[in-house]
Amino acid sequence: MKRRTTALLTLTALLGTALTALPVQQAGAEEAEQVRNGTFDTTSDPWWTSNVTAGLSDGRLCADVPGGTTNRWDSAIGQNDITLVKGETYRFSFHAAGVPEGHVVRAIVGLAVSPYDTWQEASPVLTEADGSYSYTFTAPVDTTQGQVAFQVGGSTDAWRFCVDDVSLLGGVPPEVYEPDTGPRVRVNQVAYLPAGPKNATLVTDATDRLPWQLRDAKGATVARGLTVPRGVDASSGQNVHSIDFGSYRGHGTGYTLVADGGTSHPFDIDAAAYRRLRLDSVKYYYTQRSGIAIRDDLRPGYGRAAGHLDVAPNQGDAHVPCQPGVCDYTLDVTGGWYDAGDHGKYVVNGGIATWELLSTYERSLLARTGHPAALGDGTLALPESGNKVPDVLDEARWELEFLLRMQVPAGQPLAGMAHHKVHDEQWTGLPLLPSQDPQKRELHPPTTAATLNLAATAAQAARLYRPYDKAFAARALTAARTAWQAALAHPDLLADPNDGTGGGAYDDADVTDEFYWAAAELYLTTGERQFADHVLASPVHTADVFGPTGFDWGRTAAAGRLDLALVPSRLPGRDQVRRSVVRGADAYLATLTAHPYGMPYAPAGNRYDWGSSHQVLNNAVVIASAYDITGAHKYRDGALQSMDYVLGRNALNISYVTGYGEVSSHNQHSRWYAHELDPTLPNPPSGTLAGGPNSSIQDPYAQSKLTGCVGQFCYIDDIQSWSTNETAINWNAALARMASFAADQG
Ligand code: 9MR
Repeated sequence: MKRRTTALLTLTALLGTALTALPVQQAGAEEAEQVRNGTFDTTSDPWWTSNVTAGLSDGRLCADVPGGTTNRWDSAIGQNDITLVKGETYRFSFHAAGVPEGHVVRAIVGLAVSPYDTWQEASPVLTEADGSYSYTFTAPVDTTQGQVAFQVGGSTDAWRFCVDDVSLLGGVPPEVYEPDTGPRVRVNQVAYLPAGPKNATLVTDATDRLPWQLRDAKGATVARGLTVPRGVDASSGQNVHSIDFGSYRGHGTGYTLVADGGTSHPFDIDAAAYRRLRLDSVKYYYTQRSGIAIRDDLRPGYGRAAGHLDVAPNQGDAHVPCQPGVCDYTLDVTGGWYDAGDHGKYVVNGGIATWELLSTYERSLLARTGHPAALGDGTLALPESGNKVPDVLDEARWELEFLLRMQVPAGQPLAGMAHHKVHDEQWTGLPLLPSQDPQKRELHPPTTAATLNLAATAAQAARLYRPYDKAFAARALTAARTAWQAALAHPDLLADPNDGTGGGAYDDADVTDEFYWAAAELYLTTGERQFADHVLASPVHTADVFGPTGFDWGRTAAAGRLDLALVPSRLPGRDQVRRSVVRGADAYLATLTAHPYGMPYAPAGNRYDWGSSHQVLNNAVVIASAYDITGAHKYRDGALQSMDYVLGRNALNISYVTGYGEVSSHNQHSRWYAHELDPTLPNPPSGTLAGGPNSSIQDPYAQSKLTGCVGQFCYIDDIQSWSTNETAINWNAALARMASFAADQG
């Protein structure tokens, strides 16, 4: 399992003074204070300081903080050797002030030694008058190496920080986290299409049918009917009814749905929001770019310096060495997109993300309802807009060029393979702009999976860029062929599942699906027999590849199957391939029909996977593809209905897309959209998909709030929750593809 930690300065930890006589707390004991001398009456012992000038002042501890530091932990005050008991609940409280006002303190309780996990953190903005702060959390571990710290670095100007009455009280009653789920009538908070399906879910104790009314913006009832009781929904534990108001064919904005004394959030019946979402979901990628300054005129509020060029404090991506012992060359791996909220760049995930963006474009060329101009030149406000190349291709090329740079050069051992990933040597903390990352960057070993991701996407690129740039198309195809041969020669170089320090492991024990996908793309581009033979001989070709949890970076068979079904070719048995997609869609439709929240996702054991919101969308992509294949309206309607869940028709009553819907995710885990931690930074841009419910809640913050959660409830919109609330390039690609499909149906 990946570890995402929040690093403090090692120095900070070392500064802690060793102490005797710890107030050791027993599980289940009375309330017990864990902080020593939190009142600073006569001394500042045993508190340590780092890069501040501190002393007692009016019975408080005050610190003059120098300006010109980068990270919060560059200046700090703290106390080590704090004992915490797993499962015990603590109240962390203090008084604090800052002069001049408006500075932020990062107040944490965490591990004083590597990997510096934080179990509670908050970043209040201080005023000149003393403010009182209090937070309750449950310790996820037993430790005697805890730390309470106030990190005050990261300001350009000098300021003064004062703190008093610091307390960490153990044995307090746990605070039960109750998400605010708003009105009990759950709708797509963004928009239904005038000629599309319109469904909602009512949370109620009632077991009999109830009346509902659809109201327009003026409050006039424009449609009415009766709910359908659906019993207890396994994915949420709620007793629910469903509402079908699809017979209403008007359009406009500001509609609400009323039932059982509740009024839904407002929504549109109009396609305009999907046309916006199609653009925003793809515009997301420009702000994820590495190696280029983001222009504020193109993305107001999001301008930032280029990340990971060789400009201090970055160590840069232009001459990146391998991890020790892996290779003795360096590569220029500048460019590409940052994977997610971290600064890592991973070929496996870059591959599927690029494929899905390119497929969004390819569908627009091939599908009956496709509109290639919608993501054409000048649509996405990119630096390349106006170059007569469709903007979506310009954006995808930023990543493709990076993927090509990850290929081992000729003459080196494993030539033609692709390095699995490049990222920091250690995990970094939040917030941290890409241009401020001081860590050493390293190439990780080449893998078969990465090599096949490169082969698949470069082959796909070769056919799509040919009309615009023949030389690039040829270069991509050559790289794809070289990668394919290298993968055949090294079919089982697997990523190490434990290689998760400083970046995600993205390990994958089975690459038969990646071979199938790459062969499919190479065949569709070249029509060559060798690739058709591989496709037809692969056990993946006839397997059911449309399982309940959908396709993903590690399960890529569906990418190959969908393209074999949708992109014209002379593949023998292509009709059966197309039928297999329709069968997959039938299974997802059956799931959707049985689901009171109308989603094509019902994982085994109700265990929501990491990134579940994109898996819902990818299952919808299969249904949408069945519509493109058959023209049957039930598939179009099923695909559209799947959007309702993502946009608010769910147990939490939240839209998982930033800026879309009355209540939407906006605190996604990201080192540079870290508004929740630093008010001067932005939230993620409109059109950013959150990972969504994840039953395994791997991060300590989610564990402290959500332990015991049921399915849809395993989500929290907090920047600390990297396992439920990150943003990622592969997830947004699924959103782009479905938003584009929905816009095309308007
Ligand atoms: O999306 C990935 C998910 O499927 C994995 O289960 C998880 C653990 O390996 O990693 C997720 O990917 C993260 C990656 O490892 C690092 N960058 C952020 C990604 C999104 O959370």
